[in-house]
Amino acid sequence: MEIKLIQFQSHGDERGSLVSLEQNNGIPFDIKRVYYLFDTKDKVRRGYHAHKKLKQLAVVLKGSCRFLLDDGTEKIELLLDNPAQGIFIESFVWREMFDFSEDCVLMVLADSIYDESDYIRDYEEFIKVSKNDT
Ligand code: T46
Repeated sequence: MEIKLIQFQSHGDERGSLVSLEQNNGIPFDIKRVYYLFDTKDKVRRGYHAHKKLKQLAVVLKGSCRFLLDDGTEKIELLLDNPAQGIFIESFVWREMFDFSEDCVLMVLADSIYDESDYIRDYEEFIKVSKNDT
């Protein structure tokens, strides 16, 4: 599985750093929704689903967390701890997020509004669907 890490341009000076995310400028989709996770409790693992259509870009604005990404064939774990970097998550990728630092703020840009029917929350079903897809 190819992991697409997107490096954002960081405008830094003696005052600090600034990253700007603009539609059609380094983001591989039209942004329809932004949400963020924060105050995640110790030892919590969340996600446990894939999306049928949704494409997303996840950015840790503060702190760190780990992602497990699984396309049904391969599983990859990675640490997100850089607010100038985003991870692009395609549809039909199972994700779990864990090891959240106490201060972690995880922002996600999505190409569609929230739609529960787009979720595959059962791992066996995900494996079945991803096998049929290849
Ligand atoms: C994903 C990972 C990275 C809404 O009402 N609107 C929203 O836009 C979202 C994302 C969630 N919700 C509600 C649905 C649940 O009642 O917020 C609650 C928590 O959502 P969920 O359990 O799906 O959260 P995670 O952390 O398991 O997954 C979320 C996203 O849902 C998902 O698309 O890829 O973050």
